[in-house]
Amino acid sequence: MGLFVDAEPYPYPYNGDLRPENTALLIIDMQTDFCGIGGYVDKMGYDLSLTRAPIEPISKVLAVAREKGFHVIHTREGHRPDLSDLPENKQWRSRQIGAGIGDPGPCGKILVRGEPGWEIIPELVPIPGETIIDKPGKGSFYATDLDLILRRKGIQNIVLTGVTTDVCVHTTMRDANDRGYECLLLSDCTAATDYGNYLAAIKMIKMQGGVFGTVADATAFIQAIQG
Ligand code: C5J
Repeated sequence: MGLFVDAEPYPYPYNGDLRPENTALLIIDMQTDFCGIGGYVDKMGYDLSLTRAPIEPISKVLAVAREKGFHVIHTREGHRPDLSDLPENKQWRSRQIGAGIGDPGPCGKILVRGEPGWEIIPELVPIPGETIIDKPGKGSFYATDLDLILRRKGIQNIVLTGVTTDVCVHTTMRDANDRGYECLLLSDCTAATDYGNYLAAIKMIKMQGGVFGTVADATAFIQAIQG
């Protein structure tokens, strides 16, 4: 029997073992720096309506996931206030595009832990009991304890949401897939700073029979877990 989400290129999860106990909803980098006015992405000059589009679908998925008792994990990209974990080339590149990481901006120092821009947006703020992972890079596993926490909780399935599809979400999904986690990306719960990149990132997941996992939308996931 089993429980499956209607997904492409294959129903999720591959083995039908979808339970709140073994499944985490992962919400990646839904911070003001990525989807708020005056944040990092805004300073770089990208269209905020793209990275804000997933807020409502994620809110709906989050509400049902909480109600059903799924594990919920939030990530935040950001650096220590002394910038000791900020690679020089990352800082240099961000300055080239006018949004220097660590430099002052309308939402405080850009991508720095503790600053207003680094906070998770109010619509998706974590509640007590939910895990928050602070990461210095794009992937959610690099230099964090995410893998240890997932294994301790007995999580096999990861449902990915958040921004940006082609950068932090893809890096995390690829790494999770290599580690043996069964991954689902919710297509309307993620966005990139470039729509073409978003479409390409979704397409890449679906190749080779689901090379990094499979793709559904918020409605399909909610329908599956609500029974
Ligand atoms: C980026 C992210 N794009 N969260 N970070 O720099 O995708």
